[in-house]
Amino acid sequence: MSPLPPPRYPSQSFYPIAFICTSMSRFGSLDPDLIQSGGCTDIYFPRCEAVLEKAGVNPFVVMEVSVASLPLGFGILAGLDSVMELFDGKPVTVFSMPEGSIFYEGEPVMVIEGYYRDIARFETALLGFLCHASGIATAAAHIVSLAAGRPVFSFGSRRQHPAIAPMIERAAWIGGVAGVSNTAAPAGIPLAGTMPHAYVLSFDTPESAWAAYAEYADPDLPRIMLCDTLSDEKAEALAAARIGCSAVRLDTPRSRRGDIRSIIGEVRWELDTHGYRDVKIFLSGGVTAADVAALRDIVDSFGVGGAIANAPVIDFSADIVEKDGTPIAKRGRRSGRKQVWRLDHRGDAPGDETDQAGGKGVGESSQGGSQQGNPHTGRRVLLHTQTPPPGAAPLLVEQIRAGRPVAAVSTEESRRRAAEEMRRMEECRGH
Ligand code: PCP
Repeated sequence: MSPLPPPRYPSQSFYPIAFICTSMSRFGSLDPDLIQSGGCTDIYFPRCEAVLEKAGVNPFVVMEVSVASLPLGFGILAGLDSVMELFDGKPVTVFSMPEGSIFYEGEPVMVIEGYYRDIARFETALLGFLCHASGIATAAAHIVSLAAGRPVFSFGSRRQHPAIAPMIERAAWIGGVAGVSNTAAPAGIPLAGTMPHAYVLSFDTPESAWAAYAEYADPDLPRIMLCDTLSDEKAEALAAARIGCSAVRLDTPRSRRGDIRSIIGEVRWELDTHGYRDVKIFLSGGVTAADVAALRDIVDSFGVGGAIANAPVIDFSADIVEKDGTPIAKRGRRSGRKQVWRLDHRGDAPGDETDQAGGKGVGESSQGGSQQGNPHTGRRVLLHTQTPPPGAAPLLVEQIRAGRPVAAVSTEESRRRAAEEMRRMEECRGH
């Protein structure tokens, strides 16, 4: 990130406030144009914009997006695609970590510069995009990592409003799932699904349901039969295997589960004993990250719903760190425009160099929070005027210059980056 040049674009802080409407469109959703125009925002923004305008105040600011605390110790950045759309054509410049990047506590993941009245009302949508998508991508990456090579599928779009199903499935895909269930997922993401219990109950017997599926379902689809509808999982699994299937899906309700490990073990034993070693076991229904870690040795693949789709959001905030070229920040934040550097070596001991931003070097965030669980991230947060260590690579990259996109966001590239950075983090953790 180069030193800030004088702004070359005029402020457009003249959006009328009257356009903001509160009417909902269909299904409790809204017209995306309302987001684009700043009409989906917290009311204090337009109210204060009006006051700023009357007072003749409109500083040129640098704002940072960062998070002070991460329950898993890391996050995967997602939602940049929507941020690019949001600021397209608006008089702001945006630097960001590329989508799919791993980030840690206190690191700025995004820097936005412009006149404050051009930015203010977009903060709500900006943070909403990043908080939600990054939370889902992070949960997906965590669960995929715990699965240790067993495929994980995103089955949770039904846990959220359908209008955001494309966002959920895209974020889960960036996080590393092997496929997603919602048909409204962005093109190119593979769809996965088996059969609902209602389908099985539509037939006289589970056997006739499985036989019909084996005969009539698209030949390219794997023959995965749901085996817990009316009777014992091991009895149904054997019956499905006799009809012919590639896998049995166990979706046993929580209320009936008891010792699910024991149930899965029995199913595996009986399938093996009766000559169906090739029949895989697919587990779904309330599967948590802990379940994946505990059962990955006896389950071949997982369908995960709420544990991904309902993931806690990342609590990003957007804060001014510079006003009219002078460092300034609210209490609890560190002033000055910054850059995050990835070092090309791992020799530095955690915190062995204190930067001018007041933070430590590797292993401690710019906001003073310890990067718990990540003592060797190999990254440093420095003021943008500071010289980075030799060979260090800047992670905040220009995405939008004065309202014009200068970088492309590719879902596949974001997914590849997330996988690579998860691998790198796990190596550093010694996994
Ligand atoms: C649904 C789906 C998966 C569940 C949800 C994933 O099951 O088939 O098993 O979401 P979760 O991880 O949040 O539970 P059901 O709602 O039982 O639907 P069906 O009987 O149609 O399979």
